[in-house]
Amino acid sequence: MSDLEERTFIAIKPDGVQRGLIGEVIKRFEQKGFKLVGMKMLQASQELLHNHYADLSTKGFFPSLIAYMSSGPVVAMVWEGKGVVKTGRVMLGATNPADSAPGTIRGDYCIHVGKNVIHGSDSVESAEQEISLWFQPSELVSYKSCAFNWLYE
Ligand code: IDP
Ligand code: MG
Repeated sequence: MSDLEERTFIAIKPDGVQRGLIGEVIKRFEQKGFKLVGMKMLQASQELLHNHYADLSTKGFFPSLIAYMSSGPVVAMVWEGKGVVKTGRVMLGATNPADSAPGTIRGDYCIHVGKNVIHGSDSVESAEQEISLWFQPSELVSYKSCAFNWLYE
């Protein structure tokens, strides 16, 4: 996989969906120059969320995190492009919105760590793992077979 094909898993959490931020999040990633290669709206199962947040299962806030993520539909997406994992995290802002810079998604749209609007993979390895957890390979598109050349390729 070339560095242009790096992928990250981004999810708009239930509060982001309820507050009408789906378009805003997509707009930011799209206009930055990243490619959307997969997207679906779903009510995440308990099993999926326990797998997704397995590394946080010993934390005191884990039950409330699972309840929060189960409180409504989420929009799961895979975005592709050079440096998309790291840049995606920068675009999200710090985990706690109190520390998220203005101009970031969390910095602009939330105030509480327990309702922080959006998820983004924190490393290339966790991105691969999360993408395979949330998506079947057949649900992701490749632009390689397109008749046009992507802007950055
Ligand atoms: P991240 O989402 O920025 O990667 P993580 O540490 O992986 O942050 O935590 C996952 C999610 O768990 C956070 O986005 C947030 O929704 C929730 N969370 C993290 N820390 C706390 C906390 O101290 N209280 C409540 N919820 C938290
Ligand atoms: Mg995390």
